[in-house]
Amino acid sequence: MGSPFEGEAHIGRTHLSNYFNQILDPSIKVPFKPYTDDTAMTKQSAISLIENKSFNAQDMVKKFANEYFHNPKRGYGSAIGDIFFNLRRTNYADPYGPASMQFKGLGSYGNGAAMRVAPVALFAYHHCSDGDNHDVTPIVNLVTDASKVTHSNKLGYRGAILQALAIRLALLLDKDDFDTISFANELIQYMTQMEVGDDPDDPIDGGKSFVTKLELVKQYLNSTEEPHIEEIQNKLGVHVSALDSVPTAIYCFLAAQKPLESVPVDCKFHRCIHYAISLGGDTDTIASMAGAIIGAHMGDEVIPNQFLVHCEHSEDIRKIADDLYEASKPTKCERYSSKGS
Ligand code: F2R
Ligand code: MG
Repeated sequence: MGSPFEGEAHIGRTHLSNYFNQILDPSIKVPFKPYTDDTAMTKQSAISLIENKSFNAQDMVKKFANEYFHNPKRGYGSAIGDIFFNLRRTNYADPYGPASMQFKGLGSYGNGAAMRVAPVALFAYHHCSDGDNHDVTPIVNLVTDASKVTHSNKLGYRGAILQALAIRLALLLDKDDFDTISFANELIQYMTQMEVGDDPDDPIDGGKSFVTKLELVKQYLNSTEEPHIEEIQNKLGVHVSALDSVPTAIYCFLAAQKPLESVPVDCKFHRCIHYAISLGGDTDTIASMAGAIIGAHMGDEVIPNQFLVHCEHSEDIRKIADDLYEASKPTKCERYSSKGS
Protein backbone atom coordinates (compact mmCIF):
# COMPACT_ATOMS: atom_id res chain seq x y z
CA MET A 1 0.00 0.00 0.00
CA GLY A 2 2.92 2.32 0.59
CA SER A 3 4.74 1.68 -2.67
CA PRO A 4 2.98 4.32 -4.83
CA PHE A 5 4.54 6.93 -2.54
CA GLU A 6 8.04 5.45 -2.13
CA GLY A 7 10.72 8.13 -2.46
CA GLU A 8 8.34 11.11 -2.11
CA ALA A 9 9.54 13.73 0.36
CA HIS A 10 6.19 15.47 0.84
CA ILE A 11 2.86 13.73 0.57
CA GLY A 12 -0.16 16.07 0.73
CA ARG A 13 -2.60 15.23 3.53
CA THR A 14 -5.62 15.47 1.27
CA HIS A 15 -3.95 13.40 -1.42
CA LEU A 16 -3.22 10.60 1.05
CA SER A 17 -6.69 10.76 2.63
CA ASN A 18 -8.23 10.47 -0.84
CA TYR A 19 -6.03 7.45 -1.53
CA PHE A 20 -7.29 5.70 1.61
CA ASN A 21 -10.89 6.77 0.98
CA GLN A 22 -10.68 5.16 -2.44
CA ILE A 23 -9.30 1.95 -0.98
CA LEU A 24 -12.00 1.86 1.69
CA ASP A 25 -14.85 2.57 -0.75
CA PRO A 26 -16.27 -0.83 -1.79
CA SER A 27 -17.84 0.70 -4.91
CA ILE A 28 -14.48 1.78 -6.29
CA LYS A 29 -12.72 -1.00 -8.14
CA VAL A 30 -9.20 0.44 -8.27
CA PRO A 31 -6.59 -2.03 -9.46
CA PHE A 32 -4.90 -4.08 -6.74
CA LYS A 33 -1.65 -2.83 -5.28
CA PRO A 34 1.21 -5.02 -6.51
CA TYR A 35 3.44 -6.10 -3.67
CA THR A 36 7.05 -4.92 -3.53
CA ASP A 37 10.31 -6.55 -2.44
CA ASP A 38 9.21 -6.35 1.21
CA THR A 39 6.35 -8.81 0.66
CA ALA A 40 8.29 -10.84 -1.93
CA MET A 41 11.05 -11.62 0.55
CA THR A 42 8.74 -11.97 3.57
CA LYS A 43 6.73 -14.55 1.63
CA GLN A 44 9.80 -16.55 0.69
CA SER A 45 11.18 -16.41 4.25
CA ALA A 46 7.92 -17.91 5.48
CA ILE A 47 7.73 -20.58 2.76
CA SER A 48 11.29 -21.69 3.48
CA LEU A 49 10.58 -22.01 7.22
CA ILE A 50 7.36 -23.91 6.49
CA GLU A 51 8.98 -26.40 4.10
CA ASN A 52 12.03 -27.04 6.28
CA LYS A 53 10.33 -26.64 9.66
CA SER A 54 13.55 -24.86 10.60
CA PHE A 55 15.92 -22.26 9.16
CA ASN A 56 17.97 -23.47 6.19
CA ALA A 57 20.21 -20.71 4.82
CA GLN A 58 20.79 -22.31 1.43
CA ASP A 59 17.11 -22.99 0.85
CA MET A 60 16.08 -19.51 1.97
CA VAL A 61 18.51 -17.72 -0.36
CA LYS A 62 17.49 -19.97 -3.25
CA LYS A 63 13.89 -19.01 -2.66
CA PHE A 64 14.77 -15.29 -2.49
CA ALA A 65 16.74 -15.59 -5.72
CA ASN A 66 14.03 -17.57 -7.56
CA GLU A 67 11.39 -15.01 -6.59
CA TYR A 68 13.74 -12.22 -7.73
CA PHE A 69 14.51 -13.85 -11.10
CA HIS A 70 10.81 -14.56 -11.60
CA ASN A 71 10.04 -10.84 -11.23
CA PRO A 72 12.95 -8.47 -10.55
CA LYS A 73 10.73 -5.39 -11.01
CA ARG A 74 9.39 -5.21 -7.51
CA GLY A 75 11.46 -2.23 -6.36
CA TYR A 76 14.38 -4.22 -4.90
CA GLY A 77 17.36 -2.42 -3.36
CA SER A 78 19.94 -1.62 -6.00
CA ALA A 79 22.68 -3.89 -4.55
CA ILE A 80 20.75 -7.00 -3.56
CA GLY A 81 20.34 -8.29 -7.13
CA ASP A 82 24.14 -8.79 -7.34
CA ILE A 83 23.92 -11.22 -4.41
CA PHE A 84 21.33 -13.30 -6.24
CA PHE A 85 23.37 -13.37 -9.46
CA ASN A 86 26.49 -14.42 -7.53
CA LEU A 87 24.63 -17.07 -5.57
CA ARG A 88 23.14 -18.57 -8.74
CA ARG A 89 26.52 -18.49 -10.55
CA THR A 90 28.15 -20.42 -7.68
CA ASN A 91 25.23 -22.84 -7.35
CA TYR A 92 24.38 -21.49 -3.89
CA ALA A 93 27.50 -23.19 -2.46
CA ASP A 94 28.11 -20.53 0.21
CA PRO A 95 24.85 -18.81 1.14
CA TYR A 96 26.69 -16.16 3.17
CA GLY A 97 29.60 -15.49 0.80
CA PRO A 98 28.24 -12.97 -1.73
CA ALA A 99 26.57 -10.82 0.95
CA SER A 100 29.76 -10.63 2.99
CA MET A 101 31.66 -9.26 -0.01
CA GLN A 102 29.26 -6.43 -0.79
CA PHE A 103 30.27 -2.80 -0.37
CA LYS A 104 33.98 -3.70 -0.28
CA GLY A 105 33.42 -6.22 2.49
CA LEU A 106 31.38 -3.90 4.73
CA GLY A 107 28.10 -5.57 3.85
CA SER A 108 24.73 -3.90 3.33
CA TYR A 109 23.22 -1.71 6.03
CA GLY A 110 19.93 -1.47 4.10
CA ASN A 111 16.60 -2.33 5.74
CA GLY A 112 16.09 -5.41 3.53
CA ALA A 113 16.70 -7.94 6.32
CA ALA A 114 14.42 -6.07 8.74
CA MET A 115 11.60 -5.67 6.22
CA ARG A 116 11.29 -9.46 5.71
CA VAL A 117 11.96 -10.63 9.27
CA ALA A 118 8.36 -11.02 10.54
CA PRO A 119 8.01 -14.76 9.72
CA VAL A 120 11.40 -15.48 11.31
CA ALA A 121 10.36 -13.63 14.46
CA LEU A 122 7.00 -15.40 14.63
CA PHE A 123 8.60 -18.79 13.97
CA ALA A 124 11.24 -18.26 16.68
CA TYR A 125 8.66 -17.01 19.17
CA HIS A 126 6.59 -20.15 18.81
CA HIS A 127 9.19 -22.77 17.98
CA CYS A 128 12.32 -21.96 19.95
CA SER A 129 11.17 -20.48 23.22
CA ASP A 130 11.45 -23.75 25.22
CA GLY A 131 8.52 -22.39 27.20
CA ASP A 132 10.66 -19.43 28.28
CA ASN A 133 9.37 -16.33 26.57
CA HIS A 134 11.76 -14.08 28.48
CA ASP A 135 14.86 -15.49 26.83
CA VAL A 136 15.61 -13.57 23.64
CA THR A 137 18.73 -15.59 22.72
CA PRO A 138 16.96 -18.00 20.32
CA ILE A 139 15.27 -15.22 18.37
CA VAL A 140 18.46 -13.12 18.22
CA ASN A 141 20.53 -16.08 16.95
CA LEU A 142 17.97 -17.12 14.37
CA VAL A 143 17.41 -13.58 13.07
CA THR A 144 21.15 -12.94 12.85
CA ASP A 145 21.68 -16.05 10.72
CA ALA A 146 18.65 -15.35 8.53
CA SER A 147 19.74 -11.74 7.99
CA LYS A 148 23.41 -12.22 7.17
CA VAL A 149 22.61 -14.07 3.94
CA THR A 150 21.99 -10.62 2.46
CA HIS A 151 22.92 -8.06 5.16
CA SER A 152 26.24 -8.71 6.84
CA ASN A 153 26.79 -5.14 8.05
CA LYS A 154 26.03 -4.93 11.77
CA LEU A 155 23.62 -2.04 11.24
CA GLY A 156 21.72 -4.14 8.68
CA TYR A 157 21.32 -7.26 10.81
CA ARG A 158 20.89 -5.37 14.10
CA GLY A 159 18.00 -3.51 12.45
CA ALA A 160 16.42 -6.89 11.72
CA ILE A 161 16.99 -7.99 15.32
CA LEU A 162 15.35 -4.81 16.62
CA GLN A 163 12.34 -5.29 14.32
CA ALA A 164 12.08 -8.95 15.41
CA LEU A 165 12.28 -8.02 19.10
CA ALA A 166 9.54 -5.43 18.57
CA ILE A 167 7.34 -8.11 16.97
CA ARG A 168 8.08 -10.50 19.85
CA LEU A 169 7.18 -7.86 22.47
CA ALA A 170 4.05 -6.88 20.57
CA LEU A 171 2.94 -10.53 20.72
CA LEU A 172 3.80 -10.90 24.39
CA LEU A 173 2.20 -7.77 25.77
CA ASP A 174 -1.46 -7.41 26.64
CA LYS A 175 -3.20 -5.14 24.13
CA ASP A 176 -5.71 -3.88 26.70
CA ASP A 177 -3.05 -2.75 29.15
CA PHE A 178 -0.34 -1.52 26.84
CA ASP A 179 2.23 1.08 27.82
CA THR A 180 4.17 2.55 24.91
CA ILE A 181 7.00 3.89 27.10
CA SER A 182 7.61 0.50 28.75
CA PHE A 183 7.69 -1.04 25.26
CA ALA A 184 10.34 1.47 24.13
CA ASN A 185 12.31 1.00 27.37
CA GLU A 186 12.44 -2.75 26.93
CA LEU A 187 13.79 -2.39 23.38
CA ILE A 188 16.33 0.16 24.64
CA GLN A 189 17.55 -2.38 27.21
CA TYR A 190 18.10 -5.09 24.58
CA MET A 191 19.82 -2.79 22.12
CA THR A 192 22.01 -1.28 24.84
CA GLN A 193 23.36 -4.77 25.57
CA MET A 194 23.94 -5.32 21.86
CA GLU A 195 25.83 -2.05 21.45
CA VAL A 196 28.17 -2.68 24.41
CA GLY A 197 31.71 -2.54 23.08
CA ASP A 198 30.89 -0.49 19.97
CA ASP A 199 33.59 2.07 19.30
CA PRO A 200 32.03 5.56 19.06
CA ASP A 201 35.13 6.69 17.14
CA ASP A 202 34.99 3.93 14.53
CA PRO A 203 35.55 5.81 11.25
CA ILE A 204 32.85 3.78 9.45
CA ASP A 205 29.92 3.38 11.82
CA GLY A 206 31.06 5.03 15.03
CA GLY A 207 28.21 6.77 16.84
CA LYS A 208 25.50 5.11 14.75
CA SER A 209 23.28 3.73 17.44
CA PHE A 210 19.80 2.21 17.54
CA VAL A 211 19.63 3.14 21.23
CA THR A 212 20.01 6.83 20.37
CA LYS A 213 17.12 6.52 17.89
CA LEU A 214 14.94 4.67 20.41
CA GLU A 215 15.60 7.40 22.99
CA LEU A 216 14.25 9.86 20.42
CA VAL A 217 11.18 7.65 19.93
CA LYS A 218 10.57 7.88 23.68
CA GLN A 219 11.02 11.64 23.62
CA TYR A 220 8.36 11.97 20.88
CA LEU A 221 5.99 9.66 22.74
CA ASN A 222 6.37 11.74 25.90
CA SER A 223 5.82 15.02 24.08
CA THR A 224 2.39 16.65 24.47
CA GLU A 225 2.48 17.83 20.85
CA GLU A 226 2.65 15.58 17.84
CA PRO A 227 6.11 16.06 16.26
CA HIS A 228 6.22 17.69 12.82
CA ILE A 229 6.74 15.33 9.92
CA GLU A 230 9.99 17.16 9.06
CA GLU A 231 11.26 16.45 12.58
CA ILE A 232 10.65 12.70 12.15
CA GLN A 233 12.15 12.74 8.65
CA ASN A 234 15.29 14.58 9.77
CA LYS A 235 15.90 13.02 13.18
CA LEU A 236 14.45 9.49 13.11
CA GLY A 237 14.82 9.06 9.36
CA VAL A 238 12.70 7.65 6.55
CA HIS A 239 15.44 6.16 4.37
CA VAL A 240 16.46 2.74 3.06
CA SER A 241 19.06 2.15 5.78
CA ALA A 242 17.93 0.02 8.73
CA LEU A 243 19.07 2.69 11.19
CA ASP A 244 16.93 5.32 9.47
CA SER A 245 13.77 3.25 9.17
CA VAL A 246 13.34 0.47 11.78
CA PRO A 247 13.07 2.85 14.81
CA THR A 248 10.71 4.97 12.68
CA ALA A 249 8.45 1.96 12.02
CA ILE A 250 8.42 1.19 15.75
CA TYR A 251 7.51 4.81 16.43
CA CYS A 252 4.61 4.58 13.92
CA PHE A 253 3.25 1.54 15.76
CA LEU A 254 3.57 3.23 19.15
CA ALA A 255 2.29 6.65 18.06
CA ALA A 256 -0.79 5.03 16.50
CA GLN A 257 -1.87 3.66 19.89
CA LYS A 258 -3.37 7.09 20.56
CA PRO A 259 -5.40 9.39 18.29
CA LEU A 260 -3.18 11.38 15.93
CA GLU A 261 -4.03 14.90 14.91
CA SER A 262 -2.45 14.35 11.49
CA VAL A 263 -4.37 11.10 10.82
CA PRO A 264 -7.90 11.52 12.16
CA VAL A 265 -9.09 7.91 11.81
CA ASP A 266 -10.41 5.63 14.57
CA CYS A 267 -9.07 2.24 13.44
CA LYS A 268 -5.60 1.81 15.01
CA PHE A 269 -4.34 -0.43 12.21
CA HIS A 270 -5.41 2.06 9.52
CA ARG A 271 -3.95 4.93 11.58
CA CYS A 272 -0.60 3.16 11.86
CA ILE A 273 -0.27 2.38 8.13
CA HIS A 274 -1.58 5.80 7.08
CA TYR A 275 0.79 7.61 9.45
CA ALA A 276 3.79 5.54 8.29
CA ILE A 277 3.08 6.43 4.65
CA SER A 278 2.48 10.11 5.50
CA LEU A 279 6.13 10.41 6.60
CA GLY A 280 7.31 9.90 3.01
CA GLY A 281 10.64 8.38 1.96
CA ASP A 282 10.75 4.60 2.24
CA THR A 283 6.97 4.39 2.58
CA ASP A 284 6.43 0.78 1.47
CA THR A 285 9.03 -0.59 3.84
CA ILE A 286 8.28 1.54 6.88
CA ALA A 287 4.53 0.84 6.55
CA SER A 288 5.28 -2.83 6.06
CA MET A 289 7.44 -3.05 9.19
CA ALA A 290 4.99 -1.00 11.28
CA GLY A 291 2.17 -3.23 9.97
CA ALA A 292 4.05 -6.38 11.00
CA ILE A 293 4.36 -5.08 14.56
CA ILE A 294 0.75 -3.92 14.92
CA GLY A 295 -0.44 -7.14 13.28
CA ALA A 296 1.47 -9.20 15.84
CA HIS A 297 -0.05 -7.09 18.61
CA MET A 298 -3.67 -6.96 17.50
CA GLY A 299 -4.23 -9.93 15.20
CA ASP A 300 -5.47 -10.09 11.63
CA GLU A 301 -9.05 -9.25 12.56
CA VAL A 302 -8.10 -5.57 12.85
CA ILE A 303 -7.02 -5.33 9.20
CA PRO A 304 -9.83 -3.65 7.25
CA ASN A 305 -11.09 -6.10 4.65
CA GLN A 306 -10.99 -3.38 2.01
CA PHE A 307 -7.23 -3.10 2.52
CA LEU A 308 -6.87 -6.81 1.80
CA VAL A 309 -9.09 -6.62 -1.27
CA HIS A 310 -6.58 -4.29 -2.90
CA CYS A 311 -3.40 -6.11 -1.88
CA GLU A 312 -2.01 -8.57 -4.42
CA HIS A 313 -1.94 -12.18 -3.15
CA SER A 314 -3.45 -11.33 0.23
CA GLU A 315 -5.35 -14.64 0.26
CA ASP A 316 -2.13 -16.60 -0.46
CA ILE A 317 -0.42 -14.75 2.32
CA ARG A 318 -3.17 -15.60 4.80
CA LYS A 319 -2.69 -19.28 3.90
CA ILE A 320 1.10 -18.95 4.28
CA ALA A 321 0.59 -17.38 7.72
CA ASP A 322 -1.60 -20.30 8.84
CA ASP A 323 0.95 -22.81 7.51
CA LEU A 324 3.76 -20.97 9.28
CA TYR A 325 1.87 -21.23 12.56
CA GLU A 326 1.49 -24.98 12.07
CA ALA A 327 5.13 -25.44 11.04
CA SER A 328 6.40 -23.48 14.02
CA LYS A 329 4.73 -25.65 16.66
CA PRO A 330 7.48 -26.39 19.17
CA THR A 331 9.50 -29.55 18.73
CA LYS A 332 13.17 -29.59 19.50
CA CYS A 333 15.19 -26.56 18.57
CA GLU A 334 18.72 -27.14 19.71
CA ARG A 335 20.64 -24.74 17.50
CA TYR A 336 18.65 -21.70 18.46
CA SER A 337 17.69 -22.56 21.99
CA SER A 338 19.95 -20.91 24.55
CA LYS A 339 19.80 -24.24 26.39
CA GLY A 340 20.95 -26.09 23.26
CA SER A 341 24.46 -26.76 22.09
N1 F2R B 1 15.35 0.42 -3.32
C1 F2R B 1 14.25 0.76 -2.95
N2 F2R B 1 13.72 1.89 -3.38
C2 F2R B 1 14.35 2.71 -4.34
C3 F2R B 1 13.33 3.12 -5.36
C4 F2R B 1 12.61 1.96 -5.96
C5 F2R B 1 11.69 2.48 -7.01
N3 F2R B 1 10.39 2.75 -6.46
C6 F2R B 1 11.60 1.47 -8.13
O1 F2R B 1 10.49 1.01 -8.40
O2 F2R B 1 12.63 1.14 -8.70
N4 F2R B 1 13.48 0.03 -2.13
C7 F2R B 1 13.88 -1.19 -1.60
O3 F2R B 1 15.15 -1.03 -0.97
C8 F2R B 1 15.03 -1.15 0.44
C9 F2R B 1 15.63 -2.46 0.87
O4 F2R B 1 16.92 -2.45 0.47
P1 F2R B 1 17.91 -3.67 0.74
O5 F2R B 1 17.24 -4.95 0.48
O6 F2R B 1 18.50 -3.48 2.06
O7 F2R B 1 18.91 -3.42 -0.45
P2 F2R B 1 20.43 -2.99 -0.51
O8 F2R B 1 20.69 -2.74 -1.93
O9 F2R B 1 21.25 -3.99 0.21
O10 F2R B 1 20.53 -1.63 0.35
C10 F2R B 1 19.80 -0.51 -0.03
C11 F2R B 1 20.72 0.65 -0.38
O11 F2R B 1 21.38 1.15 0.78
C12 F2R B 1 22.66 1.63 0.43
N5 F2R B 1 23.69 0.86 1.20
C13 F2R B 1 23.50 -0.26 1.91
N6 F2R B 1 24.65 -0.65 2.50
C14 F2R B 1 25.58 0.22 2.15
C15 F2R B 1 26.98 0.35 2.44
N7 F2R B 1 27.65 -0.51 3.26
N8 F2R B 1 27.65 1.40 1.91
C16 F2R B 1 27.01 2.30 1.10
N9 F2R B 1 25.68 2.23 0.80
C17 F2R B 1 24.99 1.21 1.30
C18 F2R B 1 22.82 1.42 -1.06
O12 F2R B 1 22.41 2.57 -1.74
C19 F2R B 1 21.87 0.27 -1.31
O13 F2R B 1 21.42 0.14 -2.62
C20 F2R B 1 13.57 -1.11 0.71
O14 F2R B 1 13.14 0.20 0.85
C21 F2R B 1 12.97 -1.68 -0.49
O15 F2R B 1 11.61 -1.31 -0.69
MG1 MG C 1 11.04 0.45 0.38
